[in-house]
Amino acid sequence: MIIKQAEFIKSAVKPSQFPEPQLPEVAFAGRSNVGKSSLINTLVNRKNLVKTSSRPGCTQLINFFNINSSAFFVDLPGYGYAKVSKKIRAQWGPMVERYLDVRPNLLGVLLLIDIRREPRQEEFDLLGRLQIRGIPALIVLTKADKLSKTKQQTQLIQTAKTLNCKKDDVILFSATSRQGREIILNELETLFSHP
Ligand SMILES: Nc1nc2c(ncn2[C@@H]2O[C@H](COP(=O)(O)OP(=O)(O)OP(=O)(O)O)[C@@H](O)[C@H]2O)c(=O)[nH]1
Ligand SMILES: [Mg+2]
Repeated sequence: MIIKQAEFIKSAVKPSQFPEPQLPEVAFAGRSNVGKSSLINTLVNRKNLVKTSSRPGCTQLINFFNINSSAFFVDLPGYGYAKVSKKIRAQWGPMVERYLDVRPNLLGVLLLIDIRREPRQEEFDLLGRLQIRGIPALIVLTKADKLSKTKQQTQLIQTAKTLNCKKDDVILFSATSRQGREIILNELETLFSHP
């Protein structure tokens, strides 16, 4: 997939605010601070299409982007960050879960996991949710630049084993070195052309 155009459409918290589902869509999910917004910026070759921050809890709404006028990318708020207020935290889970459960044009989800940690309950829950709807997930191990090439491979094999998925469904990625960018774009191309 070659991205020529990327444009922010809107932020939403509930289905009535989502844009009309007239284009195929992929969503970027994962723990807060894992690098979801940075991944989108890297894919679209823009430094600041999406706001990123070293402070977790940066993305608090569901953000929709129009890609090439032929697809939507959706940046989801991250889960698992303890320091935001209880009220905000209580809204996050249901907001993302509802999106994943009802969005009719959702073709696939990129589930991001920091390469330095193991999948936990939140990741299993999210994958279970997608499985119910038959929506494929691609696992992206982010911040790969933090580990040596050897350790990256070890972590890839371990993650595939823990999540009970194929090695090919786990991708090593770094927004810093751009490692994995082309592989992810190819996967998206396949997803969009064989829905
Ligand atoms: N070293 C390194 N740092 C990264 C990478 N990707 C993101 N970061 C840093 O990690 C922090 C969080 O990145 P974001 O892209 O804002 O993370 P997010 O998942 O969107 O976070 P929330 O919006 O809070 O859910 C920022 O300081 C980024 O610069 C990467 O591949 N390598
Ligand atoms: Mg973000």
